[in-house]
Amino acid sequence: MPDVATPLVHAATDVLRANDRGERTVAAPRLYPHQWSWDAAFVAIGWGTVSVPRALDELRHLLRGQWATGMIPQIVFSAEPGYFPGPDRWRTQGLPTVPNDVQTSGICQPAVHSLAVWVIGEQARRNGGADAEAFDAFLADTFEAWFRWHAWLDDARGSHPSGLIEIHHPWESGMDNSPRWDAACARVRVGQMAPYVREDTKHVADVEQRPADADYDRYLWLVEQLVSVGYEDAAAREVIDFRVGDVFFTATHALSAAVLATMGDRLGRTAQARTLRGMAARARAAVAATADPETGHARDFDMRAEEWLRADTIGGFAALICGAEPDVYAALTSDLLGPDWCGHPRLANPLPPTTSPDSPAFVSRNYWRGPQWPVITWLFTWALRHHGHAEAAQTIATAGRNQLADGTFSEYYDAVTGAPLGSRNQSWTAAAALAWATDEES
Ligand code: 9WN
Repeated sequence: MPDVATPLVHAATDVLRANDRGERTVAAPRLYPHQWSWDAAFVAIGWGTVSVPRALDELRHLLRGQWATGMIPQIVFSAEPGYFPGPDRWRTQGLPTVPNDVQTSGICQPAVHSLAVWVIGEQARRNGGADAEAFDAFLADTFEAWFRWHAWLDDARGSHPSGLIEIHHPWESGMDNSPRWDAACARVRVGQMAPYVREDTKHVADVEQRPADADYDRYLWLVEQLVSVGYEDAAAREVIDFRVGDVFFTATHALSAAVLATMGDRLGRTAQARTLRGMAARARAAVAATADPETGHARDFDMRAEEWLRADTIGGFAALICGAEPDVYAALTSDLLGPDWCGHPRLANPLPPTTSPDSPAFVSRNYWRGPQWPVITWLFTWALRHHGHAEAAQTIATAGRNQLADGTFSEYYDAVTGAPLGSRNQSWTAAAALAWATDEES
């Protein structure tokens, strides 16, 4: 627990406690009643500041959903109703690679888990005693599982010559309706499928904050395509309409594989550590190679159309997550803090918007098309500090904490008005508040 338990820390802890279902935390109380993959990683970081054993339970629960391939699925379902698409739409049950006692979706999300293990490990080390012992036992038990996750990404999703990790669904990026995917989504040809009713739009004040119906048609159609090949990796690469090298995902894989390698060394798993460092180096090089010659910002690559995807989004700063050559890193940091991004005069808070306010695709209140997401802000502050840019990290973290002072712990915030949007009491937003309080101590 942070030494100075501020009202924000108390309130954030209350959010996690209210969303706690024992060994897992719902991503949000009504909108997302299950355990999401990358949410669980951030949420575990938040729990780690309150209780290291509880943080470790969160990750153990997520791993119950890990497939035999090594994939950690986007959703580990609970029995709670209210979310669409549920298990009956994903139809993963009974497949040979899927655990038979847990229901999961059939895609993945960004690989921030080993980063979470690292951050919780640092907290456990600071706490010492039983927490340090519990962490060491956890790492020894689960190292193999995290290793297999990265190995699967490297193998099943990292075979394209670009070296980028490929995704087969916008939900895999975690930034579902980002303008990053507009051109690739436009190429998805929606076919015949069973009708459906959205649940998400019933839980937000205004449907303009959520993806459009046309987006959902594509999302559901891509699920049909994956079902048609039984989620088999090689076949999926062939049939899927949406096959994109995701530079931000690649950066999270690089960062996580690198810190897992360090933990592997400490465990004496030197051969696996070496393999992980190789994966991290390949992924980092792939991210560097995407730099737009004009802006220096990272780009995604459409593997179907074989062309670069250009969109002015937060994805352009992917190299800040995984690291880059010092001059490149410094230039990107100054861009992020400068007048086109955090310092843009239209912004209510000097924080990274998910899409540039100068982009024609910018919508200040629509999901990943403009709003600021506290958890993404936190990730950038952690990475900036990790890569030696503590001052920039601090500047952004201070603004990030100010944004959360409204106490709603919203999923995202209108970039221009500063209004809270999406779900209230979102678990990973509370986790970001807790993580920031502890970052200042470490
Ligand atoms: C689909 C849970 C998840 C986040 C994603 C965010 C949103 C889901 C949805 O919520 O996506 O995965 O139904 O909209 O885009 O990043 O993990 O918080």
